[in-house]
Formats: sequence, C-alpha cells, structure tokens
Amino acid sequence: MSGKYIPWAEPYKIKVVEPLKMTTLEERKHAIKEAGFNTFLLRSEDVYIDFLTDSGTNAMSDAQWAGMMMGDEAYAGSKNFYRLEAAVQKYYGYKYLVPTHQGRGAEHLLSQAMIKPGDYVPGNMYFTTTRFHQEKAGATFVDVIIDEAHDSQSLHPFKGNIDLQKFEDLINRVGADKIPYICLAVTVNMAGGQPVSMENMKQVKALADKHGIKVMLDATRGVENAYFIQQREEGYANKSVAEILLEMASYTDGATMSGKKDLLVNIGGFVAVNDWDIFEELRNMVVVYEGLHTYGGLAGRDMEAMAIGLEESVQDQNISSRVRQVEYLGKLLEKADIPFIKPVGGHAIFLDAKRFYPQIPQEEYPAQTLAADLYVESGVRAMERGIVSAGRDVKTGENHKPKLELVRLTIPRRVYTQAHFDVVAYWVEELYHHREKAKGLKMVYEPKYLRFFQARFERL
Ligand code: PLI
Repeated sequence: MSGKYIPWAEPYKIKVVEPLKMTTLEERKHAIKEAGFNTFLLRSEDVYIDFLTDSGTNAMSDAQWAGMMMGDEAYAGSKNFYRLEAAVQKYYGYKYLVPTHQGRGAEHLLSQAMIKPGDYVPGNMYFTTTRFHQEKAGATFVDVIIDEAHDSQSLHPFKGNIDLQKFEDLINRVGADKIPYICLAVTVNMAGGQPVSMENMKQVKALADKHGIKVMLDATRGVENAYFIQQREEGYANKSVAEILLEMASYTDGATMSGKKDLLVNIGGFVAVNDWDIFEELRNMVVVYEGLHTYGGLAGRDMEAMAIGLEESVQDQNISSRVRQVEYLGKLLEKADIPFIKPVGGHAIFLDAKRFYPQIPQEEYPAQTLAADLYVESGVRAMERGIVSAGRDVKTGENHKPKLELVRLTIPRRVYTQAHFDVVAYWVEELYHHREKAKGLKMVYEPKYLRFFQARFERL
C-alpha cells in the first residue's frame, strides 16, 4: 500500500435534471418571515439547495422508473407485493411483511399491536414519530443509549450503541412483562446518524431473549449502519454490506421501515416480523388504517420501485458513495473549523448549534435560529434537531431539554454533486464568520403534536 489517495466518484451518471432556482437576499428574508422562521414552512421553490431531509428526496434509477411501468394495480394480490415480500425476505430475513404508506404508518401499526397502556419501551435515543406512536399507545419511552451519544464531541465509533446496564436497570425496575420490545434504531438519526455495532446488537438480543422481550429494529437506515460495521468493526472488512445487513436483522424479531431513506424511493414503508401472532394483528389492523394487506396504502408501482430500490441499496458501491458524499462535506467543514458532530454520520452533517451560537440560550432556540439564518444567508435549507424537535414530556407538559442542539444538513441520495457540497460549505463558513451577530427566536405558535413541523417563531 502506497497510502496514495485514490479518487472516487458516484457510481452513476445524470440522465434527467431538475433546474434549481436562485433567490435574492431580500426574497429569502421575506420568505423566512412568511414561514415563521421554520424551514418546514418554506415553499420548496424558494429553496436553492435542499438539505432539509433525506426522506423521500431520493433520485430513482432508470431501472426503478422502468419498474413503475410494471405496476400491477390490482386491489388484491398485486404481483409487486410478492416481489417486495421476496426482496425483504432475502435481504432482511423476516418471514412476514405488511406494506405501509411510509415509516410512521408502520410505527403506528407495530405500537398498537404490541404495546399496552402502562408499558415501557426502551430505545437508543428517541425519534420523533417513533416515540409519538409508542406514547400514543400508552407506553413510556426510556432512552437507553450510551452516554457518549449525548456528547457532541465524543469520537466513539458506535455512538448508537445500547447501554446494556441501562436496559437491565429498566428491566429490574419495571419488570420484563411491562416491556413488550426494545426499539433498536440503526443508525441513530437524532444522535447524528450514528451506528450500532454488531457486537452490541448480539448482546442486546441475548439480554432481551433472557427476559422474553422482543427486539424490534428501526431499519430505516440499516444499510448505512451495515456499511459502518464493514468499515469499523473487527471481522467485517471482507463481508459484503448485504451479508452484514442480514446478520444485523438476525438479532431482531422484526422491523419497521421507512423506505423513503435507504430504499431509494419517494414514498413507501413496511413492518416485517417473524412471529405469526404479531403478524396476524398487524394484518388485521393494516386494513383499517392503511389499505389491504397486499398494498398497505401504496400503489403497485410504488412497491415495485421499492423492491428494486432495496436491491440497489445493498450494493456496496451504492452505499459507499452515499456515505462518502456525507464525509466529503464533513471534510470541508472540518477544514473551516465549523463545530459539528463527529464522527460524521451516515445521512447528514449535524452542526452543533450550542457551539456555533454560544450566545443564544436553549430557550431561545439556537438550532432553529441557525437553520433560519443559513437559509437567509444562502438559500440552503436545513432542519432543526434540538429543543423544538424534542417536544414536551407527555405527563408533565415540560419541555424536553436535549443535550444536543443540532442543525441537520441532510444529504438526499443520488441527487447532488460535489460542487453543491462546496457551495454549502462556503455558506456555512460565511455564516460562521459573523456568528456573533445572531439573535434567538421566540415561539409564537405551538402545535399539539410533533410541533417542529408547523411551529412558528419571531425574531427576538
Ligand atoms: O418519515 P416516515 O414516516 O417515512 O418515517 C419515520 C421515521 C422513522 N424512523 C427514523 C429513524 C426516521 O428517520 C424516520 C423519518 N425521518 C425523517 C422524516 C427525517 O427527516 O429524518
């Protein structure tokens, strides 16, 4: 090995383009005010580079578009369902599949099927919609992620890991019969897209099995997690991402999936399990809330695109270029000394708003402010992942106060080129240069559920 840098490039070329619109500073100042300083409320046509989310923003391949023409739009028994079912069985290994319109549809069904009021659901950090559905079904969510995950400067290679002691303490405190399952997210979105090690998954499964507790995977970004295991965990360097993914799933009893991420589609999801009784309950409920059990709120063509996307997603060169794009942006920001979460995660760069805007207290929404300011500065849209996203404790009504106050620059899959990342890094750096001028926000409208989507703010 000479140690010489070998350049890499995306394993695809561009066939269709969508023009981007540039706006003026004045137009953006007006747009963000109209949007109540919430980037979710901007019109997408007022956005230049859209790093709001990697959810449903994927560019599909020519094979997926061709697959859309193969949609079997039968109400019952569509052939695309059977194709998707076979792909899930092959790559994730679960026996039974229920399609849903997206991830939260799957979370809704699983929570209703498995949780009784008064139960507890441990998880490796919360995700907004996941915790919402667990709480709506009557459970108390308990964070059992390792402490390093809450530390923006810890360089732990598997910051998504479950703290087995915290999990065991919960079992001892409330009793295993009050814990229907542990929710294991791979990667952990709110921690910065951080992975879970295979070793940790094995140990979680062993502890859960000992107490008769199921392990339910949030497989939304599991392919990204498998890639990190291949890159970082001893014994996996020579295994394919597909092999690693299958092993990961083998330590779980089922999964919810938002196909809008890893699976390279714009809509779709599923819940898959190995246990017939749970499947039966899910299949009973899907017809009430989503659609028949062979389409779950999707068109046949959507299931076909998801089945093809699933196969593309596990190709090593797909996932390696995906994560390397994120790393590329990370390197540019690192050179400029911008504070962000390290190690770089699988789907996004998370700016550390507490260190970016140390003068703004958490009650004045530093991350919300930073996301709004970045838009005004550059037309780049990002997302708050801090106190606004964390919401309120359902019992006390108090604000959750997360240690992490972050702005997520989320990279859609197969959509942007390195030149776009250069532009984004340039503008983040510009903003950082005059960071001391920033002033916080006050919330003037707070929706009842998942407030970050629609809350409105005014400048202090
Ligand atoms: O947006 P859905 O309903 O398809 O999926 C919900 C969901 C579940 N789990 C995880 C880890 C997610 O990241 C997730 C959705 N994430 C969004 C929308 C995001 O912007 O990160």
